[in-house]
Amino acid sequence: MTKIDQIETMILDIPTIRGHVLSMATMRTQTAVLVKIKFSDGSEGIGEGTTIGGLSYGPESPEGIQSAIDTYIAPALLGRNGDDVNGAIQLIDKLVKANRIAKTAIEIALWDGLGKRLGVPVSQLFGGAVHEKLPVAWTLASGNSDTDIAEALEMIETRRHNIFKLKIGKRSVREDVAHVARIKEAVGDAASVRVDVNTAWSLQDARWGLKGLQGAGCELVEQPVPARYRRAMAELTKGYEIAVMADEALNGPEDALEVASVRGADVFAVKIGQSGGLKRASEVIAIGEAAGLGLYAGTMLETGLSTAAALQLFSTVEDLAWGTELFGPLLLTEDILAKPIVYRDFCVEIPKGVGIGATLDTDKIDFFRRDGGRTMKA
Ligand code: MUC
Ligand code: MG
Repeated sequence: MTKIDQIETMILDIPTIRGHVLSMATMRTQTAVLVKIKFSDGSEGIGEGTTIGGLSYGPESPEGIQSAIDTYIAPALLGRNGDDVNGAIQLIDKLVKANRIAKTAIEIALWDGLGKRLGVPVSQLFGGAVHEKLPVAWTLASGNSDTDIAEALEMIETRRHNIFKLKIGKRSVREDVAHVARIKEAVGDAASVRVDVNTAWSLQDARWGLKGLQGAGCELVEQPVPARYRRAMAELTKGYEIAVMADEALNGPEDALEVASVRGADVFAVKIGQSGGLKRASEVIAIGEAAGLGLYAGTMLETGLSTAAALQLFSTVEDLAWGTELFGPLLLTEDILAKPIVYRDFCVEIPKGVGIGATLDTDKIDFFRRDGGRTMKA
């Protein structure tokens, strides 16, 4: 039996290439919780759990993620069979409620270790990849319309992105709609323009907002109202042609089932961290597919590590009608992978190799690492 011998956690703080202005926070740094698992046969697995803007996006903070792993998850896993990933997922679900991002970090490291020991990519453990690359969006969120337009035109010119998600919800609805209309006019038919409100609107705001956005040629609006407003999401989904996407409302398969049953979205933004890991994300995907909804691979602006893990899973999905936004590493000043993920021709390429297909650059890890990491041994 290959035992789980050691679990190490650490927090990295990595600067972003520019301020990333969201309705609830402005990011200048991204903070990632890394997990390294050592197994008794000498193999290793790596994982990541990352959120956005401290506690302003969701209920888990980086420090909370690390503490949940160190205090409750790692002690339960040490000494167990490392190949028994499903057993580990089931045990953790019994011992720890919610804390989905912490569970994801551990689970990625377990899948990575298993893939490496078997000599296969993690996509193979989910039945095999059906895509070698996937379309990838970029988020325009500098906080300034002119800067966003210049950024968008450069991305189109260099063939890096032709799908743009605009972060809105901080200004008035009227100002936001004007901002989106200016950007759509500047890029024309060369790009798809979508927005993410990150829950900032009331239902009344959203009715005005969706009407204006639709008129401006915006194709999709992500989580316009708070996550718990399922009926409001259903009204907006039914009332407008513009696609409505659920993000914050989707915390695992149970939420997915509820949102699908009230038709509270046209599209699911599936995030591995928010779902509670690759396995739970695959269940969210299955529910979305069964309900006939569109699928989109979302991000918590993770580093290359978790982005690689997400790509392993999403490469196995038949139809991602709305593509992906798995661009996290591009928002950071430095990539922490020895071999960065490749972005070209408006797509992100699925990393090759065993496990999640990612190797850490140890110098960069040492550089960005916050003091106070912990190592737990069996
Ligand atoms: C979110 O809410 O979707 C994804 C892209 C981005 O810029 O922020 C995120 C979070
Ligand atoms: Mg979102």
